[in-house]
This record gives sequence, C-alpha cells and structure tokens, in this order.
Amino acid sequence: MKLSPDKKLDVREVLQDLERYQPRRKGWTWRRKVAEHRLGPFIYKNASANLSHSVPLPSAHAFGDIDPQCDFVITTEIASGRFEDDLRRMRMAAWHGADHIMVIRTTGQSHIDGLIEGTPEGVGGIPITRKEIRATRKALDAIEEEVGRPINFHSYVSGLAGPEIAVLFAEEGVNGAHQDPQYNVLYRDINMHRSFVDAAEAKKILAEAGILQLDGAHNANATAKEAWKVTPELFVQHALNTAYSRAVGMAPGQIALSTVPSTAPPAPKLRLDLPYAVALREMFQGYIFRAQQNTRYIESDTMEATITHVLDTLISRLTSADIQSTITPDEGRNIPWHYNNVAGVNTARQTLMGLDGLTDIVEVRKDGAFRERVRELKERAVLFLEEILESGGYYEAVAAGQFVDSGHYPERRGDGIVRAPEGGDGAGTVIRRVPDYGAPVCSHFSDNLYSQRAGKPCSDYGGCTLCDPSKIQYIDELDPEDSVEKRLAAALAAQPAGMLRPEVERRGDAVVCVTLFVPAGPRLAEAAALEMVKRMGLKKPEVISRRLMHPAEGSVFEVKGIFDVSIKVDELTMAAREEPLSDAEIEAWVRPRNIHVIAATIGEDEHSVGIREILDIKHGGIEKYGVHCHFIGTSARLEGVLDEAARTGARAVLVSTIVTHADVHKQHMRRLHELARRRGLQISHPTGVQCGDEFFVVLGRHRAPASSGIVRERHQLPQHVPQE
Ligand code: Z98
Repeated sequence: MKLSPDKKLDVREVLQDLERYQPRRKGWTWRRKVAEHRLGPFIYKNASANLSHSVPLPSAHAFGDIDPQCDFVITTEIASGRFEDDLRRMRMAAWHGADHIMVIRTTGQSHIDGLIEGTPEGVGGIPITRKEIRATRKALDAIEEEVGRPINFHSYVSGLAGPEIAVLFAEEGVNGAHQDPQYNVLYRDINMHRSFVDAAEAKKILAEAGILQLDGAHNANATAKEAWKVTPELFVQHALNTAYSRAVGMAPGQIALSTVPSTAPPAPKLRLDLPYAVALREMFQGYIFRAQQNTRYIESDTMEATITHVLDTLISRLTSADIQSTITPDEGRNIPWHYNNVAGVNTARQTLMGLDGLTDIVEVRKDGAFRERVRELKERAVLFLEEILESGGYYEAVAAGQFVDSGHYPERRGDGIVRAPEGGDGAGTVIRRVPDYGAPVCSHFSDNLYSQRAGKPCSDYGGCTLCDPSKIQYIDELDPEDSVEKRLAAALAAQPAGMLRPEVERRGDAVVCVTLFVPAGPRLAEAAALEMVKRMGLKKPEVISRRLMHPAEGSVFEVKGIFDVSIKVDELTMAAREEPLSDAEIEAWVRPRNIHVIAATIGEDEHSVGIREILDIKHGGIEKYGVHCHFIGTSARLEGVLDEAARTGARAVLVSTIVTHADVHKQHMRRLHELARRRGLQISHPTGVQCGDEFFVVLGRHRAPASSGIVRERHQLPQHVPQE
C-alpha cells in the first residue's frame, strides 16, 4: 500500500488482504539525531533527520519553509472511538511531526480477561482487537513511508488479559506499551497477585519483542487530589516497576519511566515540578524518560491547556526527556477533535524547536534551596520505600493505604487507595503450573516444559506464532451488525462521493464550533449564546468552553453543534488561484528597474503614519524591494503631487487621505484621476479600473492598462521561479 500526498487514505485499501498482512518492522525506533543540523539560516543543536513530507510550523514561511525536527519522539494519543477514522488522524499527526501514536483503548479494557475479537466501536477509545491493530499497523507502515520516518505504534498491556495482549502486540508489530502491575492494583482494583504474575509473563514478552515499556506511575499525579504532594510515592512506583522489569530480563534502554509534571499555573509550577523531574533523572540514570503533558487541571480552555503544555515541555527540555507525550487539549470536553491532536503535537514541536540548545545556555542550579528540594524529595522517596519493607512488603503497604491521594510523605490524610491482597478482579485465579506445562510462545517467563530442550523452546512443536507468523489465526469481525464494513457503508450512504461535510470527531459528523462573546452576566450570556447558535441553524448546541471576561461585561463561549449540511463539490465555484510573488521575486523585478514613487497625504490630512508604514523599510514597506520612495509631505496639493511625479519620472503616486463620512476622499481621488488624465497619464492598475477609477492612480504613461507590470513581466523572472 502506497500513499500519495494528494490522495486521501483509503480505508478499504487498508482492509484489503488484511488477513495476510505482516508488519514491516518490529520493536521501538528512535529518531535519527543529527548533531549541528544545518537547515535554512540556522544550525540546530537538538535536531533529528528531516521528514520527506510534512506541514511546517506556521511561521516557517519567514525562514524559507524549513521544518526542523526535534530530537525527542513526540506522542499523540488517538481516541475517536472508530479505528477507521483514527487512521486519517494518525496521518495528519505524522505530517505534523508525531512519531509515537498511542491508541487509547475503550474505557476500562483492563477488566476484560481475554482477547477481544471482531471490531466493535469503542466508547472513548477503541477495543484492541487483532483486526484493529493490524489495520492500524498497516496504515502506519504506509504513513511512515510517506513522511520518511518510522512511527511507533503504542497501546496498553496492563489489565487482566496482559500476557495475551503482549503476545498479540509482539505478533502484530506494536512498538510501545504501558505495562505496570501497580496500575492494575491501584487504579483498576485487579487482584495484586494476579497482576504481578501476569506482569512477569507480559514483560518477558515485551522484552523479547523489543517493545518499549512505559510504567504507570504518572497516573498517581494525574489523578491525585493534590498531585504535587504525592511525588515521593511516584519514585517508589517507578522503582518497583523498574526492578520488576529488570528481574524479568528487560534492558534499561527498554524501560521508560512515565512522568507528568504535577502542577499547572497559577501554582508556582517550575518551582514545584522541576525539582521532581531533576531528582527522578538523577535516581534513575540510564533509563528512558517519557514526559507527558499535564491534563489534570484542564478545565475546558484549549489555550490554558496549551500554556501549561509549553511549560511542561520546557521542563522536558531542561531535564532531557526522550519522549514528549501530548494529549489533545480538548480531551476534557469532546471526543478529541483531530485538529486538536495536531494542535497538541505542534505545541510540543514549536516549543522544542524554540528551546533548541537550551542546556548550552542555562543550567539547573546545583546548590541553594532548589538543590535542597531535590535532595529532600529523594529522601522522602527512600523513606517511603523503607516503610513498605518494614510493613512487610507491597501488598501490606497497599492494604494499609500507604499510596495516598494528597499527603506529602510521611503525611497521610486517610485518603490512601486501599486494596485487599486477596480481593479485586481475578482474585483466586493464580494456580501453580503443572510440571508438563508447555508455553504457547517462546518468549515466556518461568517454568516451561519446552524450555529445557536445545535451541528455541518452540522448535519442539515446529515454531510458535512469534517465530512463524503464518501460524497466527486471523479472526475477522464476529458481530455482523457492528463492523467496519457496515460503518463504512453507512458513512458513504450519508455522505456520498462528491459531497462535503465538516467533521472533527468522525467521518462526516458535521460537528462545528462557534466562538462568540455575549455582553451580559455569565448565566444570562450562556443562555443567549446557546440560543444564538441554535438560530444559526446548528443542531444539538452545547457549550464546551466558557471564559468569564467580567462578571457584568460579558463572557466568551465556544459552542459546538451539528451543521447538518452537505455541499455538492461540483456546484462549487472556486476563484482562480493567484500565486503571490515572494519577496525575493518582487525585489529581483524592482531593483534593476530603478522605480521611483511619489507619496503624500492629500486634502486637509496631516495623518502621515499610515502611508509611511507602507513606504518605510522599518515596517516592511515597499522600500525593502528597492523602490525609491519620495514622501513629499502632508496635506499636499494634487497638482503638486503630479508635478513632482513628472519631475522625478515616478512610475506611481501613492496618496493617502482620511476616509470620511462625507466621501471627501472620493472627491479627491476623482480629481487626482482627472488631473492625471489631462496630463496624458493612464490608470494602469486593474483594481483601479475595476473601482471605477476612483481609488488607484498608477502612472503608466502610454502603457496598456490591462494588468500591473509585475505580473505581466513574469516571464522575465529568473529560471527557478515557477511560471504560471
Ligand atoms: C498515558 N494518557 O499514560 P484501561 N495501563 C497503564 C495506563 O497508564 C493506562 C492503561 C493501562 C495516558 C493514558 N493510561 C492513560 C499503565 C492508561 C489503560 O483500564 O484499559 O483504561 O488501561 O499516556
């Protein structure tokens, strides 16, 4: 399957022959870092190889359309609820620099105790099934070829079906996964013993498949009531999962610590979050760091989320993270919209490019109050771990509520997450292996009938699915109603070829968003905003963001709704595209022509600022192209303007005058026009002609008035300039 930048991704092509598809590569891939990377006018210190197709940052046009790529891997989390819609979203994110695509599972998949077959729709995510994973990997294989950089595909191996899912991921070329038994225990109330036994098996499989493992410690400060206080406990969670992973045989370079800065402004964020990040890096040297943006405090304002995210990314750059994970800034209010995935990715890359070389310029202090805070955090973490050991181990510590929601260790406020070692989902399901137990795959932890024999354990039975993918059983949808084919057919029927509808969550959903300020108190203003949007014709209007400007003066709202309209493509008329000339092209045309222009304000008008802005180089005026500008003053006489034009041989006069209600400006323009005509000058600017000769007087003595000189003479431009 090959993508072409000017064609939409075809989901049917992805689904075709899926039962035979095998991933092109397995295991995690880092970006190819480039030291002293030269790009356009700059040399980058923290860059990686360029993409072959991408959408540069908006201001790149001022720097020759460069699109430098940072050295961090950038994550986006995808969660539309339909995998077929996610594929296009992944492609857009990849073009904006995402190379780690985390697929959020359907809510609470941790509780499901086996693999799911078929491809039902998800609720706030997708169920991870073989078909969905394979289709996604296939699409990502094509997308990574299109953008010219490997894309890591990621999902979750926690939960009751952890080992089975680990095998599935290893078989299907998933490249990264969360795996942490403590997540099961604390956040999903899955039996402790079962979680740790499953984790040993799952981690061994991840290790051998080269899948990067993320732990779940960040969930503590992502959910805690007072997140900045629970940081000592996070060190302990990282330590437990890391030690357990190492014991199973995972290499440090495959173990990523998952961190989230704890706070957001108005908290003094850097003062609280930076010591935690520094202490963590120092304690866990040699491991990988995945920094995720903070979403704990996002209310509904994407701008507020973005500012916190920028500060989070500053911390990541200062402490040299390896992966910057972004979450859609609207996740608190919608099924995240695809353009918000892109907004999150762009926030990270824009910040990281702006902070390029930061650690060559500034250094985190090694002394003073900051250092004291770093040391103190480590000490609290060590004491936390010692208490666990003293109390008899992890199970007892959890049973005693040592993993708290708001206390700064050793403070406890009785709000610990308490779990009984014998309780939870899957309790009593761990049984001792029988001596002749034969593991279904080679990558397998602990006792196994086959592991005693020579070579690969699976050679006894002719190869396992990890060694011989042809043995993988592919199961298509089991539910005849809720299937991707049915969904595609329904979407195409609702939105046949040749029709266009707006969309943000799912194909053709027609969801749009209106921003409006209503000048009244917040409650009244909100009711009015909803009513206004209803009258615009939007169905199911819903306020998704409210920002108070002033209790009496008004509030601004974002209201989403359904704009249930389809546009027939062939009924649209599109204005012919005018390709504006670049500054360099204009300058190349102007300079050799020695062009003089006369400028003045006319009538009784002393306001010269506007016209000077148009002329002066300081404000990007036409001087910069080499136009010789003669500003002859304010309130100039019209005859004087034309006299001066004749004297200097000027090609144009630029006059400025205040626009009045009495239309005096038009009288001046008409008179100037008349005077110019009497002197044998013609209007040569097409817009001037179009406006009834009222507003433009471009001096073109004896010239054809058809079009402006610059466009007409394009053929004289240098060879490399694209010709129309
Ligand atoms: C992230 N945005 O981490 P359920 N295991 C671990 C997890 O952190 C998660 C799951 C499993 C976050 C995503 N994390 C949230 C360690 C989820 C998912 O039970 O299927 O929801 O588990 O990037």
